[in-house]
Amino acid sequence: MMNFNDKVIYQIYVKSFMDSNGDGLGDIAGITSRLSYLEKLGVDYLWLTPVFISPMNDNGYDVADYRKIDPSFGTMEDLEELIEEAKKRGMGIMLDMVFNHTSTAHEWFQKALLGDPKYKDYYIFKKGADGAPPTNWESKFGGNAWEYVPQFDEYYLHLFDKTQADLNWENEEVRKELYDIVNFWLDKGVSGFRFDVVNLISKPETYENDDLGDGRRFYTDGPKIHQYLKELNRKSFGQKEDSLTVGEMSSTSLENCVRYSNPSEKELSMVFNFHHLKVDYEKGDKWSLKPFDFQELKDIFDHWQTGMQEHQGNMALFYNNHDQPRVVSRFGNDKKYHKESAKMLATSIHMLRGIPYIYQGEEFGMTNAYFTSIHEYRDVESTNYYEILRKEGLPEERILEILQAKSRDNGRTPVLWNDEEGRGFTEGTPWIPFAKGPSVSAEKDMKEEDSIFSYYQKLIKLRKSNPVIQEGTYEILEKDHPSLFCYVRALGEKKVLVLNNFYDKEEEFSLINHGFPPVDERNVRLLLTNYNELCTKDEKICLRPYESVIISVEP
Ligand code: TEU
Repeated sequence: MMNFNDKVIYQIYVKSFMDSNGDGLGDIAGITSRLSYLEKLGVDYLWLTPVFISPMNDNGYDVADYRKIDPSFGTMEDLEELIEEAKKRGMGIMLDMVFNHTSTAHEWFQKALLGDPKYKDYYIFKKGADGAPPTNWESKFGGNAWEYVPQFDEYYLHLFDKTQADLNWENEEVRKELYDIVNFWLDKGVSGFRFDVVNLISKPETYENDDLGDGRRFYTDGPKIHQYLKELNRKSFGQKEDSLTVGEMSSTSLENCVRYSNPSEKELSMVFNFHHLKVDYEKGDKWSLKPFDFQELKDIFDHWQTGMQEHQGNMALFYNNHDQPRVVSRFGNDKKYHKESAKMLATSIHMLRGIPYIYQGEEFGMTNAYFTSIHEYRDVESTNYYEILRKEGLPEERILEILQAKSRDNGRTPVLWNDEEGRGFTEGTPWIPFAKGPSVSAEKDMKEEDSIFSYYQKLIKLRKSNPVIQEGTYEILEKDHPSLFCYVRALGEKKVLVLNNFYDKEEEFSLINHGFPPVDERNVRLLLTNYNELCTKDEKICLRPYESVIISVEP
């Protein structure tokens, strides 16, 4: 398998990226129209969230036909043109494969509902227990994970929405269907794949109640998961040396992620995990409010960086995606230090060991949505939890405050290309309101000399030109410092020192105390900072509010 350490990936949430036909929905032709912008940024791959036929109950993560493009996103010709045009600019297209479940509108499920035994066995149907669902497992979107089907007096499993029925991977025919789908897209010239919640596909042999939790311990990183991924690899993308794959791993473990991503295991190129994005959950509960725990964030990064390094696993590096609030509003300061904190947060992950992902709009500092009414939200998870929290008796005001911080729609508002009426996104009415936060736009940002966009360009160039950042070892410094996240990457005698101040109070970092020569020596070079110039005091580097400093030390 190839190594992708010099690559940077850009995620496109298609519905909100660029609308080419004025219907208020982003589409594939819209992406093609923005390719020169992406080329300018310098990214290598574009990961598109699902563009397949779907009833859109979960914005395309409920697939009804894996081989056809949903008309709201365009046509097969549009996708072929995108693949072609991206290729001309040196970029590959990655598709999002949702193989844990299909939409209940999928032909397979429809046939299952008619009682066809072949297709019933494509899904997980079980008898209830004493008039109740087969187990007490909870759906990730709230409520029980089983839906009753009267004509069978049985329930089917749905770990997500009730219109997303879990597939039965135990069934060899199901697996074969899915591998064929991957091969279909490979033949179209697709360069890689993201596999949605792929560590949930292997279910346990027996289905039992979970007295300790919501059931996830029974099906997460399940019994046959490695066997299935090896088979998927062997029978599809593994036959193409240069295809890039990333698995979305929900509530996973380091040990499993090493196996998923170590090249010798022949499973996937890299993995996403989410532990670092739960540091603002109160006791693991997403629907709570808590300032993020900086020490915990660092401890998690450190645990995964050292563990994956030790066992040659490969990490996807990211803070933002279409399921997460915007990081500049979450761990940064999107008002007083908007630019500084956007750049610092980018630095903090782009210099780590792994493969960085940029989520649309992040490269010019898009913020949370700041919606003030439930009517502005579109996401099924948000609207479900709004009802659940209301039933629990939480006051409306409090619920809206929680949604403002936690809703997935924070990451799903349309890209703010410019300051005109449709924000350069649409000539119609956008399917979801624009973000109401601080006024930012790609055009406005790019006009400024110290733009966030140009800083991302520099981070990308740095990774591409510097083998220490691609291949070097990682080690944390000042592990328990209350505001600094500092680490050193090393390759042979060459070192890259990365210093990040996560708060608005000035801090100092002593080079000598950490065995580095002072900055005035010839072999110590500033690679990048998000301030105008380096600030030093004797041999110390001062780190102003949200400052990042990247220094190279050569023998
Ligand atoms: O996400 C999986 C997932 O675990 C999150 O949606 C998670 O449940 C949520 O953030 C918890 O608050 C993937 C996709 O990225 C997501 O958009 C889909 O909704 C989901 O799978 C189902 O396909």
